Amino acid sequence: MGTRAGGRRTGPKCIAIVGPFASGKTTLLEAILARTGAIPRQNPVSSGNTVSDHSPEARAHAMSVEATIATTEFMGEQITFVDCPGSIEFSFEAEPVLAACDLAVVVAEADEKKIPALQLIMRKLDDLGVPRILFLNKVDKAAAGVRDTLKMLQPASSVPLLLRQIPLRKDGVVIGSIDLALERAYIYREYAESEIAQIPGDEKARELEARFSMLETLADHDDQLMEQLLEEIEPPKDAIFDDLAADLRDGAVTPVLIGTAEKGNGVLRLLKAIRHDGPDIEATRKRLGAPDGGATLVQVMKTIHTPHGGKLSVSRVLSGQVADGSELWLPGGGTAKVSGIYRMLGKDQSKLTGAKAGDTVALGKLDDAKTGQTLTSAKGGTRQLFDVEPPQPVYAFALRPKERKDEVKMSAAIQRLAEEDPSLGLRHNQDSAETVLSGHGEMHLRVVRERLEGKNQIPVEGHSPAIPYRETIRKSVQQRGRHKKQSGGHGQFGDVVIEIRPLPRGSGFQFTDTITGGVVPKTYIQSVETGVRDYLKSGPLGFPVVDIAVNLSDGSYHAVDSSDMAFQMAAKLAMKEGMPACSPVLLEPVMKVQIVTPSDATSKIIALIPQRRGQILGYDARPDWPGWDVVEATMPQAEIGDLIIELRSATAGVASYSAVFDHMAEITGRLADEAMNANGKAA
Ligand SMILES: Nc1nc2c(ncn2[C@@H]2O[C@H](COP(=O)(O)OP(=O)(O)OP(=O)(O)O)[C@@H](O)[C@H]2O)c(=O)[nH]1
Ligand SMILES: [Mg+2]
Repeated sequence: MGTRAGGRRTGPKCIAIVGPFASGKTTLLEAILARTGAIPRQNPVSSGNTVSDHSPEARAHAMSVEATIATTEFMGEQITFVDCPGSIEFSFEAEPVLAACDLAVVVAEADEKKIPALQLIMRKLDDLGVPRILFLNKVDKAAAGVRDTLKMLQPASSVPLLLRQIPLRKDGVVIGSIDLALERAYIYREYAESEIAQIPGDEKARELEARFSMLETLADHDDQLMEQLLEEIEPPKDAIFDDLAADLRDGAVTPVLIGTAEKGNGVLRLLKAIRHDGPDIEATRKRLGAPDGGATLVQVMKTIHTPHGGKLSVSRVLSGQVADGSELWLPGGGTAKVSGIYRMLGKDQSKLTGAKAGDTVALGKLDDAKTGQTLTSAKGGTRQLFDVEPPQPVYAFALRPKERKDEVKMSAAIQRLAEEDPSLGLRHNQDSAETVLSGHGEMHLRVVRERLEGKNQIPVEGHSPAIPYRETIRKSVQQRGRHKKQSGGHGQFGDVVIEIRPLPRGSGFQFTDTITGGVVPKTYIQSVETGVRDYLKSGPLGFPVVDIAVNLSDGSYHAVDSSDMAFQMAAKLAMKEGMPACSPVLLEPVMKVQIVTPSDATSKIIALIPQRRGQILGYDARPDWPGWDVVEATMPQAEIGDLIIELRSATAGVASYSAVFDHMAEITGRLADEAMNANGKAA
């Protein structure tokens, strides 16, 4: 490979800010907006007054709970930043954003505990092919040297982390940085542009060493540079800049810049790197495989329901342009009309007359458009450029409004919330008549609930969703059931003898008859089956009955008084009387669980499985995931409800699980009593 042209890409850019929880993403956005003049001053996150974390939910939990979009200008060019939440519970917010952005700024810090979280993000960027810059934040408080920190973080990244700056220290305190490409020192000034300085003499050796290792990494993709290094010829600065830009855009390296977002330090260099080296919409279009042909293409990144302005679809214009009033085709056919185009700055919007390729804007009132969709001006719609597939939910709770009158209001509000958050699952459980919300952790659903109660003013009650217990029997019994009524006029008569017998687990229900000589006529045999099935909806323990066989062996009928109803009644009576003698027993669903965890927590995870009545099936290295394991176990569904809370707390928030139904298992004693009480049924 030779030297590649790394010429600057002009035009509006869209940059996702991602990274492990509490690494300083919101602080960095605030610093960027202050530095570029979009906001008058940088507010600390503790003020609860930042552009990103202004919602009551974010403030209450001191964390970002949704993606925030803010457009600003830097040196005459438009850049939109999207500050994504760091918690894994809200990580799905970032996916449609990452799909449509040009570059990700990964905010990281020197914290060993957050390496798995960083690795998750880097993997996501690999999967989506998004180029990235790593911003090593909080250098003000880092005790370790930057190069040691990078060595520690490198396993989280599949591509080399390329140190572009080193800190400048005085008496152990970071006072500035040295840029290894520019070979210049910068002395930090709080909330202001750094002062350019000469590299101090006693730092020169350190600078040269770090610079050499930067050049070595660049030379891996540049033969000419390799030769120059071997022959000890000083490479031209422009060639280095070109390599830095080209390697960033190709995803061959991840340049690392350093700073202290809290004081606005290192922000200007980051902005310059984005401006000079960042890819633009052209590259993003290519990455997404967007069709050429002149049509307008729009990728929806986020959906917001504003209290007054209605629905906003925050979108990247991939090609063409959008004017107020434009008709756009939805993926499945059908159109939506743009009513209002806005530039976003957190919760504030300013009206625009149009948007062009590269812009990130909110489009008003696209009623049927959804987050992640690709809209187009081309008649009939276009194929979806990006698939939005939220991961399997790991936590659920059932919900109802405190006051019945709020039922309709609650379901409308939940629909809106689900539209804003595609990772929120919603289903109605027929069995238990519950509305069940599912999502990615306890905090995720807590925030949904707070939004219902706060923004929508609907007081709600939540509880764990009902477990689908079943019951079965252990013994066989023969039982007669006779339904006879003589109440003037037409009487009622049905008489059956049935044998009730247990079946192996998983067999369900079987009905047979061994009637001979027509003692029960054919049509009434059918009625007996109906009666039995009806009874099985709720057995002696109060749950649906499974794994049971019923044979109709004998009975009698009356030519005038017998009827379908009478035989159903007789069958139910026989069941009701016979079942308690069959030694009924409760069954609980047992799931097969697959837990993924960083390897250093594997033993902790394995230890908690028996505490939850689980059985370990095995554990192994997670294929293709260095540093992670997979633990397989079976575990009762009743024990999985809050499993995720324990998994997350054992792994600094990154372990997860998936579960599929495996089998039903008997439970007795205290556990059975608890199950019956929890379901409000008497034993
Ligand atoms: N020492 C130091 N602390 C910082 C710096 N930047 C941010 N912080 C602190 O780190 C904490 C988290 O900052 P945020 O900006 O909310 O982090 P975040 O990455 O947006 O967090 P989430 O969005 O919740 O994942 C806050 O207490 C900040 O004050 C920094 O440069 N130096
Ligand atoms: Mg944040």
